Amino acid sequence: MSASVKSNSPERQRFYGRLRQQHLAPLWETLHALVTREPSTPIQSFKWDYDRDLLGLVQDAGKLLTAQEAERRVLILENPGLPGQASTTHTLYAGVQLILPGEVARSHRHTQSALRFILQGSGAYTTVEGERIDMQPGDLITTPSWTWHDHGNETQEPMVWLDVLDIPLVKMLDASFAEPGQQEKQSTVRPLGDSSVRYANNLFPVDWIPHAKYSPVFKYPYLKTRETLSTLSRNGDPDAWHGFKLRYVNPATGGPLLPSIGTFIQLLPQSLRTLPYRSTDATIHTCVEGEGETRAGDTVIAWKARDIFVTPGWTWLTHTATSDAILFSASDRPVQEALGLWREERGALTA
Ligand code: 1HN
Repeated sequence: MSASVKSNSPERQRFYGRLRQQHLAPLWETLHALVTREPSTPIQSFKWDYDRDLLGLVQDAGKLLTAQEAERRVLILENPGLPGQASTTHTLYAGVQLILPGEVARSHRHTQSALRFILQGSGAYTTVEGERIDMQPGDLITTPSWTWHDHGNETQEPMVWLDVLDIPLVKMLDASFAEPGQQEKQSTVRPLGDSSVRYANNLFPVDWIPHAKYSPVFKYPYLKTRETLSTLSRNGDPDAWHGFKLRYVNPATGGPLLPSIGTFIQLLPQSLRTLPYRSTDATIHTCVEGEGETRAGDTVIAWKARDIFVTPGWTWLTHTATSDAILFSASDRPVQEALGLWREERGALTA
């Protein structure tokens, strides 16, 4: 109290005015807000309901403009705590993208890293660095920094997916570069599935040395993910805090697929209620199968397949599955780990 009374004194206000003119500011006025005892964030928990809202709205966008006009026809999932900032968390952007039968989303590349998690439709494609990647629901596809990518839909049905990119992080670092492709569609230089066979079969070409900061595997098919989760859940007990939770890995390093975005998948067996867990990474989730709810601090979010929700970092999370449920999630955990900032905490039984 005394601090604010003093800081309101006319002498101080006059002094602050002199400082502002010289592009200076008094640290003592903001120190407490800059260096907090614990994370303090504007990021809010929020859910976008797919069946009720997202699908209809993205379909309406499909009636209003073509993929060609839009370049990418995407609805940005803006965090209510960061309106107008194209941000779902402080570092990550998420969006829902629609590509209609016959459309092409033209080739380009940029320094932002991206992933797609397929929500609906079957058989459209993304071409990454000249390799066509077929898309099925639950597949995770990466388009790492500075890789050429275009999307196309030669099927009869609309295709919808979740995009996650490190746009806010790259913006903060002022490191955005982008370039349009020469052609609308890249010509394919490798057959379908080449990178998966070459790098995801526990075999590497003998002289191959990982040269990039990203996984050489561009597609993590749901068929394999599901098989792993099913096997784990048949053959052991769930972790009390995570259920059966896995991280997607770069086979060359054991690390994340993209240097800035960590990706995870977890199976929560029916009627499991996880113990409270928190970590410093704000997280974007989508439900792949089943139903349940997540309590994030005081907010309760009920979710079902294809709903997308965001939770702030350092907030106690408990998940309850009403049927066997699978959650995909993405966060900036690799960035925090690289900087030695990432923390987690496991809580005890809740009331
Ligand atoms: C982008 O390249 C895609 O390739 C989607 O599908 C969303 C948002 C901002 C910048 C680039 C895509 C994007 C994006």
